[in-house]
Amino acid sequence: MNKIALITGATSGIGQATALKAAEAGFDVIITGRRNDRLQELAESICQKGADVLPLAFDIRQSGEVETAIRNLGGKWRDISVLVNNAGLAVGVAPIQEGVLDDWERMIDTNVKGLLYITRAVAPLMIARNTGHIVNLASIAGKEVYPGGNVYCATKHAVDALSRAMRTDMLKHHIKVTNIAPGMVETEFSIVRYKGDKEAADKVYQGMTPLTNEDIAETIIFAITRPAHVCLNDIVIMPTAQANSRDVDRK
Ligand code: NDP
Ligand code: 8X3
Repeated sequence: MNKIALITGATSGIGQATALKAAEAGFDVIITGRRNDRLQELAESICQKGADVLPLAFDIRQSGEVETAIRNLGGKWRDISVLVNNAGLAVGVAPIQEGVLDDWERMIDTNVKGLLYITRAVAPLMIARNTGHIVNLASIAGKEVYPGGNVYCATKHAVDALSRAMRTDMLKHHIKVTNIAPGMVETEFSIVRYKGDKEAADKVYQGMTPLTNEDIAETIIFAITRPAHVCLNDIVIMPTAQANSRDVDRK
């Protein structure tokens, strides 16, 4: 029987590519996100690859919606082997003294609280089977800070800390925890950060070659297909043209 991977934020970018590559790698997949039309489209593509797929539309910031979605899983779908905590976003680049409270709340509620809600709901299913793998999408923003990054960086530092905390809590249950910290990946990320301003979003990647969603998806698939005794704890993955959050080689 195929293993099951649950991927949050599968309607776009890294999550979408990970869902497709997981299906190619022999997983059946639960795909989640708020945009149901995109989930249905992706489900069709996954079916065409011969994998079973379960689309679940919910807002990860709503603890009740998250709990209900996981509680209502039936049959084999409860046997989740891999949870990819990918849903997340940056909103705005204002300095703290000019910060927009709604932007802060969206980032904290999604990147930290949402990740916690779904992990709290799924981890007991893994613990009951004494096996599992949690992959958390942190960021280079979880290792460093940069101008305009403030609250986004704080949320990703929190994810980095939670990866280490989960590894401790899950140790005796044989559940692996992998923290993934990418640099610049061209997805809808910057369009969301700049609130739909495509020109500002494009500028982020001007004159350099960023990572693609597929680069990160391949890394995740590599991590989740290691032998049972091997856990990749922490992976920092950058474009060759990016040394750290501030140093980018642009032509
Ligand atoms: P995208 O904007 O392309 O995808 C983000 C995904 O998160 C979407 O599927 C979106 O689905 C989902 N999401 C956002 N808010 C919610 C919510 N409230 N409830 C449910 N799902 C939600 O960005 P990326 O693919 O680039 O980002 C994926 C992860 O990778 C994020 O955690 C991001 O911080 C991290 N990351 C990204 C980097 C980059 O440069 N792109 C670098 C390092 C880390 P929907 O809108 O349908 O709900
Ligand atoms: C996204 C990468 O450098 O914009 O996490 O923070 S960065």
